[in-house]
Amino acid sequence: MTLSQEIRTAFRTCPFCEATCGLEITLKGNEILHINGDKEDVLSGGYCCPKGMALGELQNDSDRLRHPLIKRNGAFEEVSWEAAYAEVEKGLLPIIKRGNRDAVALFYGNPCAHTLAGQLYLQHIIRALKTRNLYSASTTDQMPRHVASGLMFGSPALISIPDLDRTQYLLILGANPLVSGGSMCTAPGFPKRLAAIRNRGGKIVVIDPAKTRTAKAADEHHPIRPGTDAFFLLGMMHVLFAEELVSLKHLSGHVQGIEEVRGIAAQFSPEQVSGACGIETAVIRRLAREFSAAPAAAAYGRIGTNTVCFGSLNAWLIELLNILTGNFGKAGGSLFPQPGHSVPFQGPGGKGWQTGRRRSRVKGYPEVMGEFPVATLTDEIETPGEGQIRALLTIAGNPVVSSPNANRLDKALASLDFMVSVDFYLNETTCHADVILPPPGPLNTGHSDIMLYNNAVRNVAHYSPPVLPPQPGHPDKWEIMLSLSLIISGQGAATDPAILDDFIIAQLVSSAVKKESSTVAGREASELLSILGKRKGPERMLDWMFRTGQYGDGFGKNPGGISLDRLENHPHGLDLGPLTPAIPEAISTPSGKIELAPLQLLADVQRLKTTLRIKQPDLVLIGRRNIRSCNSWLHNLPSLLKGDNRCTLLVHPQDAARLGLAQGAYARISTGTGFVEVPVEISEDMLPGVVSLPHGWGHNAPESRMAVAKINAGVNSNILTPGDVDPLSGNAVLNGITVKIVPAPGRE
Ligand SMILES: Nc1nc2c(c(=O)[nH]1)N[C@H]1C(S)=C(S)[C@@H](COP(=O)(O)OP(=O)(O)OC[C@H]3O[C@@H](n4cnc5c(=O)[nH]c(N)nc54)[C@H](O)[C@@H]3O)O[C@H]1N2
Ligand SMILES: Nc1nc2c(c(=O)[nH]1)N[C@H]1C(S)=C(S)[C@@H](COP(=O)(O)OP(=O)(O)OC[C@H]3O[C@@H](n4cnc5c(=O)[nH]c(N)nc54)[C@H](O)[C@@H]3O)O[C@H]1N2
Ligand code: SF4
Ligand SMILES: [Mo]
Repeated sequence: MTLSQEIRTAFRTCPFCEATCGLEITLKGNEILHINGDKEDVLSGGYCCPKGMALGELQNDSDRLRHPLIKRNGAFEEVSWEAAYAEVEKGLLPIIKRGNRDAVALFYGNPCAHTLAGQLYLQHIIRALKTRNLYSASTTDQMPRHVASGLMFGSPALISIPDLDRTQYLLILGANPLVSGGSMCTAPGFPKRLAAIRNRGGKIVVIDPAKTRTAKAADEHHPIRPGTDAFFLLGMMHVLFAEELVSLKHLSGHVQGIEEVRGIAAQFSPEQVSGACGIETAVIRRLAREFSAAPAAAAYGRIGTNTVCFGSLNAWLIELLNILTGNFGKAGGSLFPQPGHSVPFQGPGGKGWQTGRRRSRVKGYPEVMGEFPVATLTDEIETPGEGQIRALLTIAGNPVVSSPNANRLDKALASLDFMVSVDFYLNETTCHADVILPPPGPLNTGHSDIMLYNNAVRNVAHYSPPVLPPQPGHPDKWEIMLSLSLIISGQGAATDPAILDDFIIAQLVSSAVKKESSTVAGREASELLSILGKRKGPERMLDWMFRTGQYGDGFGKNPGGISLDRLENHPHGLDLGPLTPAIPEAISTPSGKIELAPLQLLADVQRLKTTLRIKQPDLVLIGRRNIRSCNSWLHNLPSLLKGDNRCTLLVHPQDAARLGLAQGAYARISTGTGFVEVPVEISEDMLPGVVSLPHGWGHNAPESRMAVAKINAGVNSNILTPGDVDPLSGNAVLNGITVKIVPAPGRE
């Protein structure tokens, strides 16, 4: 038997969702035989879902692009990397040189948070572009949480995480972790962790318009009218103040603004909010009492509370619930992780944080974390004038499917002068590109989910080396990113990205040795660089981050500390223990205190108030996820597409009867922006008046090359979403959309 035919096992973190499960991949040489959960993984302990098991299908998918494509006379041709980069240079530079940097926009998508290149090298493209037109999937996702954190804690990056493994009371709002794997709460094996809460005598309560898998596994489920969580949460807060259940405990002395919050809560009694949110007053009262009485409680909200018209208010109120009951910064409550690559919190106080340093040209939306809402990308492409977008770079994103008012965006992309996509599929978005640059296969590169470990329920460190050798001549993801930055900054497509990479790390090291707070203060930069020198790219960057982080070996200062060598010897990861309280050290507001009542949020409560008495729409649309999907892009893998059509409209029997909709028959759903027709699935799980359609479908672009996905294309739910935003965060409203539904004319 030759070496290349030997059976071998590789351990690898799954790159698909935020759960970061450890996978055990069995190979014969370089042929993938099967994939299971890695039982010894420190965080996932063997848990794995059908998507993780299908990673080999993505690696081997013949539709996955292996070579760059250039569009010539309307048709795509495979070309060399040199030719593709030259084409990018030829297309982008004249637009940049015309003098307006804003004419080139960037959209980056969700997988950027799941790849090393996205986490570590994307920033160099952003810096080179110097455009105001920066967009990402964050404004269809979690931006409200960043806003709440920025305003309350002084940093948008400080995300508090429910301490699942120690809590005794978990209040889940608008999340379905048993299907999604958990989001902004990296906790692989969510089903087991939730079951453990109940087994130790704790309680789980779910607030969701749909009776989801998570709702069914909970002690209680309370269906809520979409978009009204802020009312429900204010009702709970009202009870906390009215019944003197507010108890800051260890947080007293570290907060300010409690009187303002009391004043706001006083205006929203359970009686006042119950009609709007659809949850009975007695339930609101009881839940407030239970939450405050629990030995350790955590309130956790996700997509269903973020992608609605009051997303930022919801995020703020959920943090407030944790804080006012003394559950914030406490074991079993809600905590800030400090994973393996982190540096210690710098102590209370800081510069604070703001939004709106500039405004979008057409609609005047404030910038948030340097970005404008993706919901206004189309406006900025369509509207003539100085600063109009004429070229677009997309990286790991499929905005034509993921972003609101999809038909209009689709048309707008077709009108651009030039478009480049870094993506390994020719799909609904990338079919508009003039050049497509495919990253290597998922198993051809190294992996570490440092960004997601910032949201993990335990502090961990993990690194997975490439499982398969690189495809000859194919640049790595970080090299593609650096080549693009070199092109954009005018240094030429032919410049070796390795030179820029050396420069970047040299700069990091030389500034760290001069910084007093660094573990390498006063060291020789050249010595550290030579120690790091056996690696390049993201691996060298990771080694640097781990070694200078709070658990790092400090380049010999702390023997036994973390380095990439050490992580390579621990293929199942390193467990660094449970989350620890970090109040006040983590708080970086100028006052050094948690700001309970930021002015922008108080002002937005007035906007909320104006909606208290308006008549609820007759029918609203929400979204859902499925265990075999990952947003829009895993539908080309046969094992994930098989089975019944999942792109259906869930409708409560009462609604089906009054609308004349039959099981399996097609319904036409329409809004002001378009309509789609899908089969109906009648379900008691829906709240009457609320229907549900998953996003991520509609794989019928004629030019796309996803043969399996096209078999069961489904419809794009974002054809229906108008592109309204939560004004504070710019996050798109994707749930609670007013719709009209009729039996689809002429369709069986
Ligand atoms: N109606 C509605 N819309 C939604 C949502 C919803 O709940 N309802 N959810 C929103 C959320 S939470 C999100 S995060 C967004 C996601 O929005 P997007 O990120 O725009 O969409 P994805 O479907 O994740 O598409 C990812 C793209 O990246 C490519 N890709 C995958 N891996 C890599 C890689 O390693 N490198 C590169 N270069 N490309 C790669 C895939 O081929 C695909 O084209 O969708 C949002 N849209
Ligand atoms: N299998 C799978 N896993 C995924 C993904 C996927 O597409 N498929 N996508 C990944 C991504 S990018 C993300 S961001 C995460 C998201 O992870 P989750 O936040 O867990 O996402 P969902 O499963 O969409 O759950 C959102 C829930 O909110 C409910 N909801 C809708 N409107 C409201 C409302 O107004 N109030 C309340 N209280 N609830 C409401 C919906 O019924 C739904 O059950 O999942 C990730 N994991
Ligand atoms: S739960 Fe998420 S991380 Fe785990 S195997 Fe499934 S897709 Fe991968
Ligand atoms: Mo997301």
